[in-house]
Amino acid sequence: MNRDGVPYDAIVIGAGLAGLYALHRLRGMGCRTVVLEAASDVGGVWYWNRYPGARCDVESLQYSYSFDTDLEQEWQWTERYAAQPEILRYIEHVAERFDLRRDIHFSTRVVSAIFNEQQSTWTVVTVAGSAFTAQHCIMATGALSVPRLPAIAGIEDFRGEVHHTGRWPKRAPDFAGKRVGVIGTGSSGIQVIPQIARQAAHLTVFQRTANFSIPAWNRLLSSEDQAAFKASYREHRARAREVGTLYEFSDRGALQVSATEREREYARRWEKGGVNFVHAFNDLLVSKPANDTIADFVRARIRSIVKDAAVADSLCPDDHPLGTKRICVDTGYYETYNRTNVRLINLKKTPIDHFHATGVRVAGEDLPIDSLVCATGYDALSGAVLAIDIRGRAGIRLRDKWASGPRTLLGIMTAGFPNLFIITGAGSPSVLVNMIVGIEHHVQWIADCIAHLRARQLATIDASFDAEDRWVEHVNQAAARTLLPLANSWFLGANIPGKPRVFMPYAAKIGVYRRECQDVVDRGYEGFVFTEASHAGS
Ligand code: N01
Repeated sequence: MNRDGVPYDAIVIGAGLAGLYALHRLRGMGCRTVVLEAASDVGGVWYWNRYPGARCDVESLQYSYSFDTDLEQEWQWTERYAAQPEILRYIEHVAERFDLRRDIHFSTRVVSAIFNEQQSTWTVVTVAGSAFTAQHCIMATGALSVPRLPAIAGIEDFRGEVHHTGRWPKRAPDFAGKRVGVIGTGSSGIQVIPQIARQAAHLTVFQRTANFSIPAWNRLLSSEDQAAFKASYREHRARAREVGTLYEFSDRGALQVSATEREREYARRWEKGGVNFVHAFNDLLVSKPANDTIADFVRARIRSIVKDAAVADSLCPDDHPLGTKRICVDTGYYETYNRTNVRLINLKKTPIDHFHATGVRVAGEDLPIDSLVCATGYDALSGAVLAIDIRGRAGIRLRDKWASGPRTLLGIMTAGFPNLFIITGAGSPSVLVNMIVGIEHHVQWIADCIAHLRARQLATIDASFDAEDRWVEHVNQAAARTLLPLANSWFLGANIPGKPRVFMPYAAKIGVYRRECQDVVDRGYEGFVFTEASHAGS
């Protein structure tokens, strides 16, 4: 609740990487800001995803805030790709260093956000019934924060432990001596499976769609490597604001070179590891024949690693171009299937009949299971925003407005919902780039926008419907120029039954997008409409 009954300047929903930076930035401008967070502490996805093997696939020196040069110089990363505990320690360190927790209400889940047209304020209500009011409401609710459990017949009858990777308990489950089942082979499944295989007596993996995964070749970071990168941190950060993550981008097409040269390049990148592999040539995500060459290379690698030919066959993706589902990065994933305590069930060939109290029946065979791990993904991008009952001008519900898919201007605002900002939402590059680069850009844009309103004593800013329509079309066209819409991915909402099939992220380079956002500002917030304080509610 508001202290003294005075509205806050801003309410931020979520205390992950986005919410924390929003609080820091707005506080620095003198805005009275409060953050509401469902978890018991800071961290967002890195608070919830404590499953064994959880690790970022952007290198740690790049997956960090750039807004404070002392912070980036002082913090020491230990590994090339930081594991979840280290990233969470970093986020906790940021919260302490900038004294952020004092303005955060933890264990506070928001259920509704209602715009008051007379007052030009948002009232945000929590599960406990507390109400907070502010001029601005900022959704820092995360792109992948609403976990989805699989709707499989009889799963509610299963009496063993069930864990979702995105809601992993703080007290780590003990799989020693247990028969464990894992459903899902996306990024989370591919990370957790090798770890559980080492702990459990037996592991059964239920795979519906095979995914492409590239080895991480994670390693300790030497102090020399770290010092060398930090010596040029400003240049690296400037480049990241153009390209997202500092991959080795190519200016050649895959079919412009000989088959031998292509293979050499794929092999070289495979040995270096990580998402960099996907950037071997510049046409891999726009040309299917080009993509076929890299997909064939990975399928051959899978067959060379996995000893059982039938298992290898099941692990080879064959229904989407490489990179059109988020590419996975692993540590010993394919090798795990050479273990004698691991069995792969290819659900496309042998679907689950049903779960029961002590296990699962597949093609007439009973498989006893003690613990079930669901690595079954999220209601991505729009899910966390729509989980809250948001109502804008004239009481219109965002759930109704977005019934056919999310509609935004620049991915930051949605018409009819004044002073409601979304960080790294649908219609922005978001999950297609290094998330922290996207977060910092959005927070800065929103903070500058709020400063603009304050300097001119304006009550509201809202996206115009016309400009929003043009932006949605622009985002659709960007996706259509790529192979990305060809996969049944969560980018398209295809993993959620009944979710509109709309390609949600904006498939442009972050540098291009940043300039588009800046151009809008330079043209006097073109496409946005303002109301003056005295005209609020008119
Ligand atoms: O989720 P996913 P995730 N029966 O949606 C399967 C980021 N991330 O948590 O493909 C059987 O990708 C589903 O099968 P299908 C990253 O952006 C990053 O793994 O729908 N299977 C799929 O295999 C990532 O993309 C990192 O056929 C069912 C899996 O569950 C995003 O988070 C680490 C099923 C879900 O895969 C989400 O990844 C982890 C059912 N009923 C996550 N329902 C890193 O930085 C779903 N599935 C490394």
